[in-house]
Amino acid sequence: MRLCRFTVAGSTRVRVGLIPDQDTVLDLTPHGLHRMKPLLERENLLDALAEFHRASLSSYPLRSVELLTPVESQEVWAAGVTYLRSKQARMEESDFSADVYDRVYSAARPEIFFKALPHKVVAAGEPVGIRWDARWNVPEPELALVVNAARTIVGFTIGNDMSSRDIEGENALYLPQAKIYARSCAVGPWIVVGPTEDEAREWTIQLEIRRGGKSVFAGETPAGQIKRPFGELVEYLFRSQMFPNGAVLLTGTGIVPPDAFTLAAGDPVRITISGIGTLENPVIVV
Ligand code: DO4
Ligand code: MG
Repeated sequence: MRLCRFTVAGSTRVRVGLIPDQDTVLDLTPHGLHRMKPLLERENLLDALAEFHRASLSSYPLRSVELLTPVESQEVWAAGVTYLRSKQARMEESDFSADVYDRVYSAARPEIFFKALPHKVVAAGEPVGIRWDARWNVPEPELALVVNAARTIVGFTIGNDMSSRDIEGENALYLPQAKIYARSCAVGPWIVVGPTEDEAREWTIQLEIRRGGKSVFAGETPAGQIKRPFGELVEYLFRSQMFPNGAVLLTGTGIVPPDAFTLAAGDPVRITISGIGTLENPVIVV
C-alpha cells in the first residue's frame, strides 16, 4: 500500500491519497482525512488502509494528479557514513578530517544531522539545487524511514541528500553548509506502508544521472549493505528529542559517483528503490 499527498487539476487543495495499484489514486480527503499525520499515528495503519481500499472512494488516474512530497509536517534528519562506500569516499575527499569518518563508521553512536524543515522539502519533479559557491556537487540517493511520534517506523520513501563535496571535504565543520541549503532535500514520491525492515534490506537502490539525453553516471547498491539496524538509528534520533509530528530519517548513501564527476544545471537525477518507486528531479543552481 502506498500513501501520498496530491492535488488535482484546477484546485490547490491538498488531498491525502491511497495508491492501491499502478494506475489509481483513491482520495481519502472526503472521509475527513485532510492530513496524513493522524493516519501515520494509528497503531493499526495497515488494517485502516485495507478498510479504505474496500470502501467506495472517489478515484483519479495516477498520471493525472500532481504528487506533492509526502513530507507533510515532519522535520527531515539524515544519518551519515552508514555504508562503507560513503566512509571511503569521504576519507578520500577530506584533507585533514578523514579520521572522523573512520571513527564514526565504527562508533556506537551514529552520525545524525538535521537536513530540512518540511516546507523546504522538494517533491518528485521539482528542481533540486546545487550551490553557486560549490564546484563539486553530488546527489545522495537514500532509503528514508517515515517514523511517527511514537517512534514507530510506519513506512519507507526515497530521499535525496544533495551534498557539496568540496565544501564538506575542506573542513568537516562546514557540513551544514554542504548539506543544508535551498532545495538540498528531495523526498518522494510516496510512502510505502507494510514492508518489514528485513524486506526493505532486500531492496536495491539505483542512481542514474543524465546529461544531453545520455547517461553520465549510473550506480547501485543493495540497501542491505547499510551497517546499522534501522531501529538503532531511530533510537538515537529520538534521544533527548521529541517529534510531535514524527520525523523522516534518511539512512545514508551507499552510492558515490567517481571523484571527477559533478552535477550540472539541467541534469535529471533519477533515484529508484526497488520496493518503492522512482524519485526524479532536475538540477538548478541556487
Ligand atoms: O558525514 C557526512 C555526511 C554523510 C552522509 O550524508 C552519508 O553518508 O550519506
Ligand atoms: Mg547522505
